[in-house]
Amino acid sequence: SVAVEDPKFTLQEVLDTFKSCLSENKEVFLEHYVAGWLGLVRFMNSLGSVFSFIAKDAVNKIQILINHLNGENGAHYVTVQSMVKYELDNQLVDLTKRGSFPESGCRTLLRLHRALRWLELFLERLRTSTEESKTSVMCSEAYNESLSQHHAWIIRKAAGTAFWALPGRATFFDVMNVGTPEQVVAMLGDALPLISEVYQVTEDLYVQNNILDLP
Ligand code: 1PX
Repeated sequence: SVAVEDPKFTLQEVLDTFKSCLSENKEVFLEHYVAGWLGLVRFMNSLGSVFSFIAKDAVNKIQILINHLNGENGAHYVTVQSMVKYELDNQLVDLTKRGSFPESGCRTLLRLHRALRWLELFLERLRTSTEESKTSVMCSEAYNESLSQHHAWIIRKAAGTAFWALPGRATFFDVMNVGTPEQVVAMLGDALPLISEVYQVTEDLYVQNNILDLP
């Protein structure tokens, strides 16, 4: 299973992982996508145990994708593009209601993809925040604008409660381990366009294949 502890962590490395996600012809390498998420989960774990129910679900999903990658059909899972084509061509995806394929790569990645939009919105708020800004407010605004629309009431409630446990902006920036607040802001400015691009490429692929609502 997946290791999520790493003492010498810097958020820079994690966000750099997303840089390596895109191939020259804009395909998304699943291995790097998954590695990026593992780094994010590691970061979240360093914020405290309130977030462990979120981390647990994320790790579950990451593990499902790793299992596909390491499985006998792993060659079809090298990029998100090849995964979507392989699973759709071979009817390995539940399209309208949950059934035989609760662990399809397509539906599993879609959950992380939606969470990536939350990340994009949250990081953009952090980047443009001031010393007085509250991380809990930035986080819940980003959540309400994105991921929450896909969550049941009970999950929204639990997520909302967890957000109040987020450390303040100064501590949050420290935990990132990137440097001064100015350096954090600069790092976020560099990283965000790459995360946005990975998000958009995946979004376009899911739109083209009409698989944005997989159960
Ligand atoms: C500098 C900022 C870095 C912060 C990194 C934080 C990484 C956050 C990772 C969150 C990954 C969440 C994946 C959620 C996937 C999901 O939507 N799953 C739900 C649906 O799954 P199903 O299989 O049933 O269709 C599932 O129900 C989710 C349960 C867990 C609750 C999810 C709440 C998500 C809140 C996201 C915000 C995280 C805030 C962390 C603050 C740092």
